[in-house]
Amino acid sequence: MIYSAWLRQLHSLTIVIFTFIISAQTDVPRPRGVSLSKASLYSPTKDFTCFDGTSTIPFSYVNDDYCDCFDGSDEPGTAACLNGVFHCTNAGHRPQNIPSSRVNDGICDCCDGTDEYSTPGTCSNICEELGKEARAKAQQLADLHKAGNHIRLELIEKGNKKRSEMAEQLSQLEKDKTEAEKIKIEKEAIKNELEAKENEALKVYRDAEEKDRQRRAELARQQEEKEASEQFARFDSNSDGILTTDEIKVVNVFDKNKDGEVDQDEILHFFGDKDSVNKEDFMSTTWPILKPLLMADQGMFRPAGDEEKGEETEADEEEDAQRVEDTEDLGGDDENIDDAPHEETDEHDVDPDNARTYDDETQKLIDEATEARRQLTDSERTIREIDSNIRTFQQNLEKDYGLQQEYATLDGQCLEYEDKEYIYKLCLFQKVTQKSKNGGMEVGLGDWGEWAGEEGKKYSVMKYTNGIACWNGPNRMTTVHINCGLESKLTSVTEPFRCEYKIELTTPAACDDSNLSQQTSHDEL
Ligand code: MAN
Repeated sequence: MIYSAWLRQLHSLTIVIFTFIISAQTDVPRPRGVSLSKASLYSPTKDFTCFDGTSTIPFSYVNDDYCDCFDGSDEPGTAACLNGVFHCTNAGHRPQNIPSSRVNDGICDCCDGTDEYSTPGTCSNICEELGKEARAKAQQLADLHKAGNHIRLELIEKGNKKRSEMAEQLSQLEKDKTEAEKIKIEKEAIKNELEAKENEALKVYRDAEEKDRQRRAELARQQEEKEASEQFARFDSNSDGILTTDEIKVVNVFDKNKDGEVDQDEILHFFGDKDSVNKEDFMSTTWPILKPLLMADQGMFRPAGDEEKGEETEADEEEDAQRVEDTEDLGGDDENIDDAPHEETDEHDVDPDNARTYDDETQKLIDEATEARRQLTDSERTIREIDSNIRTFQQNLEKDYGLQQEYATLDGQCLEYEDKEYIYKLCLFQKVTQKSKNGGMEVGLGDWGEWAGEEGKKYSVMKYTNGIACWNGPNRMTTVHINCGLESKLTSVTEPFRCEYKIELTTPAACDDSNLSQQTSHDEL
């Protein structure tokens, strides 16, 4: 213990002497590895308090190659603490902080070589050289920003103009919409008025049509009744008004299964649970089942698509059926069905809404109402178009085009980039797409989302989200990293993670000389 304490004191003494040799080179004396800004925290006349406040130690323990502070702050110039920080001044270039574990490890980390002080001569001071290079580069960058800034100022001017024009156009569209809505109301009133007149005129036709329909229905009913009644009379051989099982047993048509006799099942089929039917029962129960059989027997069922029958109506068919029945089934009882009143094939038979002709006055009213309907539809379409334009303008006005609208004129501009496999297209503030050079569909890599640069640099990264879903994965998305350049162009497109794309874009909108001077002035001496 005693020996180690003595050793430590001796060690400290050497280090302190060494420290002051080093600090003599700068204006402010400070222990090795300490930056100018932290120099005041290391006062040789006071005890040293670790930065984390956990302990206070004699100043001689600073840089004594023994780690006393948890945060490593007592050993900025040695590798004793794992978490220590060594500061190299790098006069002539940029100062640097390195992990103190790299001190005296045989590798030159600082361009002034101060991190390898235990073996003088290992590292030469190349700061002047590096500094010169860095300054030349910085100058180039500054020149670029300066040149680009002129274009940026123009973009700002144009952007502001575009925005105010959009605002004007939007308010004009809103006025247009009010006007278009007024017109629509007028057109609607005119349409209602003319449609009322049209309806009134058409009512005459509709009423006539309805009457006609009823007349035809009544005729068909009478025809049916006549037919049924004739058949009843034909089967009721003793004409007593009752059709008995004996009477139908001799009529072939009741032999449904064509086995040569009318059996009990067949009687049950035609009579229900009765032994006989009167004319009324026959009409309601027997006739509806019997009629199709009669017709089938006589080949009266018309196969689908039979051309010959053409446009005959159901009533016509029934009349035809009756005619054949009358002439064939009843064997020469030549009742001339053609004498029966036939339907006139006038305009009322035709589909009412189609090829019908109207009297001139009605036709005129229809034409006027049709024109009014067309005008109303037109006015409604105009409103829809205005609405859609309003939405577009509103969406654009809501877009963040940068603090000074420097990005506004870039909205909608499309830039392309080709690599070996794909052609990428970025339409700024709209979308990103990818198209394989071997053909195939464009794949959406994201739609305009938001600015996503880190704090203080919000406008350096754009995010396009919600692209086409990745196979078994999330939707594709793209980040656009923006740097100053004299023209807007894409300088690289990569896919660092599957379906996550990274585009590098240069544009004068990102050139800002005031920004640049702020960035460079952060370097600490
Ligand atoms: C396509 C392209 C690629 C993407 C794969 C994912 O081939 O969009 O960029 O990585 O799909 O399946």
